[in-house]
Amino acid sequence: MALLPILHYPDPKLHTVAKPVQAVDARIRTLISDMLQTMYDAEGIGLAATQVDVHERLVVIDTSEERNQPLVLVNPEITWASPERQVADEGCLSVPGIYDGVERSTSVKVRALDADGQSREISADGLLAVCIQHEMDHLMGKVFVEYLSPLKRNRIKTKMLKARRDPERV
Ligand code: K1U
Ligand code: ZN
Repeated sequence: MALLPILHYPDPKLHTVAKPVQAVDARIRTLISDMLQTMYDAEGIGLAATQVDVHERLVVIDTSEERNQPLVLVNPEITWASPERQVADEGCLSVPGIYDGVERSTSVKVRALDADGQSREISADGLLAVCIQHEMDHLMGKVFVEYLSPLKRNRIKTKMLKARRDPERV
C-alpha cells in the first residue's frame, strides 16, 4: 500500500473530467487500496481519484465513527436525488483548512460497481449523501469552493497560493 500525494486547489488538474473505469482489475484494486490508505491517513471521510491525479471514475468513502466501513464506488452514477435540499458545512482534502456551507439534496441513490466489479445501488442520506455528491463533483472536475461567492473563492485561492509559496506562515 502507498500514500498518494493529494492535489491542492487551485491546481488546474482538479478540473479534469474523469473517464469511466474500463475494468475492475489488479491496477484498480491497488489504486482502491492506496486511496483508502491516503483517505484514512489524511483523516478524510472521502477521496475521489481526481484528487490523486488519476482521472478515472473511482471514489472511496468512510463516514463511520470507527473508520472501518469503507465504501468503494467505481463508475458511480446518481440515479435519484431528493428535491428536498439542505445547506451543510463541507471541507475538502484538496482545500485544507476551509469549511463552508453548500446546498445539496438531502438524500440520493447511487449505482456503482464495488471493488469486486459487482453492480450495487446504495441509498444515502445525512453526511453520506453530502459526501457522495461532493465526490461526484470531483469526478466532474468541480471543487466545492465553486459553489461559494466569487469574493470568497478568490480569498480562498489567494490563501492557498500563499500557503503553497510559504507553508510556514499559514
Ligand atoms: O473529497 C474530499 O476532499 C474529502 C472530504 C469529504 C467531505 C467532507 C465533508 C463534507 C463533504 C465532503 C473530507 O473528508 S474533508 C475533511 C473531513 O474529514 C471532514 C469534514 C467535515 C465533516 C467530516 C469530516
Ligand atoms: Zn473534496
